[in-house]
Amino acid sequence: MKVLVLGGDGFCGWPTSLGLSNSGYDITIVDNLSRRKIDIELECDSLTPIQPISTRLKVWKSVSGRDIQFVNLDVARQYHKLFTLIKELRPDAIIHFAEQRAAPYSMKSPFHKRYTVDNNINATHNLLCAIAESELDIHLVHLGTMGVYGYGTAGMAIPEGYLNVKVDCGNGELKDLEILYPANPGSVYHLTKTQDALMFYYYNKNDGIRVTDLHQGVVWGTNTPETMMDERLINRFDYDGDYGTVLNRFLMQAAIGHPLTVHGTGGQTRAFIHIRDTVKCIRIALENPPQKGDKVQIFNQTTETHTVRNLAELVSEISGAEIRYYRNPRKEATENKLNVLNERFLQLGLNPVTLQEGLLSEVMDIAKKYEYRCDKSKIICKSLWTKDIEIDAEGSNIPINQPGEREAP
Ligand code: NAD
Ligand code: USQ
Repeated sequence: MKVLVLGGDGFCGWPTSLGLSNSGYDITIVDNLSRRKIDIELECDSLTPIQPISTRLKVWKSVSGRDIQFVNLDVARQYHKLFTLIKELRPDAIIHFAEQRAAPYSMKSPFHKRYTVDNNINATHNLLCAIAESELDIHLVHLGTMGVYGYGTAGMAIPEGYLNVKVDCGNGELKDLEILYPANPGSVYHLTKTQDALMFYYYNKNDGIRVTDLHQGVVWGTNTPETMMDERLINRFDYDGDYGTVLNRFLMQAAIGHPLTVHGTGGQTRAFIHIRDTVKCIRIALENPPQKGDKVQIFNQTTETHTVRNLAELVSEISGAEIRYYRNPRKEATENKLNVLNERFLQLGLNPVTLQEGLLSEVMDIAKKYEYRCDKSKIICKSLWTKDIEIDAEGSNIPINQPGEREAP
């Protein structure tokens, strides 16, 4: 199967490209390397020493014997280059990872909010428009987020994309409707993903494009069997306050002796998935496309839920790390319950990787190995959701009116 991987140089896209290539898929990566440029802007690098894309591809060829093609293209801006590539390559499927994916980065300033909206919404729309214009029957697999749902419900488990409701028609009659689960974004980044969902809905209805939208939880871990085949294939490891995700950050903080940075009470419950399962899920999605005429297929791509506090306690137990509670730089519920359905992947054969001590230690070992590359001044989250929270000179998040105070657990 011929697959175009948009955003294939990134944290999820690179191991997915290698995993699929190793299984015999014919892979072409498209990436404008914007994530590497954001590293330069933030003056912070992946903890692991990622190689230039040309080195990555050369090494992959030498260890696997397989070619991966690369095209440097901005999906959000270079519409005709994208269209021509699709028309000439005639891929069976396109995997769309090519968006600005960090919630804190998207909230840093008006510039960052506007960049995230411009980039993500134009990228998704250009892609849909190009597939429609090409008149090719291409299966589009998009990486969405659990954050489109918000993180709470009326009490039931979050369904996979659609909600069955009864609507009062005004004359006492109740009508059954299936609707997209109501969007409830918690950041400008998450907002763009809720807009993506509407674009998929429209292009599926109007142009018959076959779409699978994968609402993924927070990804943790770094390596997959393929990225471990040579050190130069290593995946990126974001640890900074903008791009680092919570469990990888805690594991890295424990490894280098930094207190674990819990926001607020740590009562926020989130859904999680290991990077190896990300790769497996995407392969399952490719192998189980919707049929022509089917509505957008939505899977919850997540394997377990935990509170941030529980994760900190788990990491502290295995490492002895101190847990520290910071005023939350985000505007989010301090405590929430989260129950998520993920039956579709389980039915299709996913055997999930869960939070085993071995895998947690593997991430800590990587962090210890590359500790010398860590800039500790980048660890604390400094991107604030609203203007009424400030950060002190040590980088702790404190409210303007109560300097020095830390929120108790
Ligand atoms: P990443 O930033 O590491 O990778 C994204 C890649 O896309 C980068 O290589 C970047 O250069 C590229 N890109 C961005 N805009 C582009 C454009 N306009 N044209 C071409 N290339 C572009 O992010 P990731 O962690 O690999 O996430 C990939 C996708 O998965 C995102 O859409 C994200 O929303 C989703 N996701 C990620 C996580 C997570 O925890 N990492 C969780 C849920 C969903
Ligand atoms: N958090 C801490 N301490 C930290 C960092 C984060 O307590 O040091 C908390 C945050 O306040 C938040 C939770 O941990 O409550 C998760 O934060 P995160 O940065 O790990 O994840 P998030 O911002 O939600 O974004 C990540 C990915 C994004 C993806 C999303 C899936 O960057 O691309 O869409 O996870 S989900 O969370 O399910 O929406």
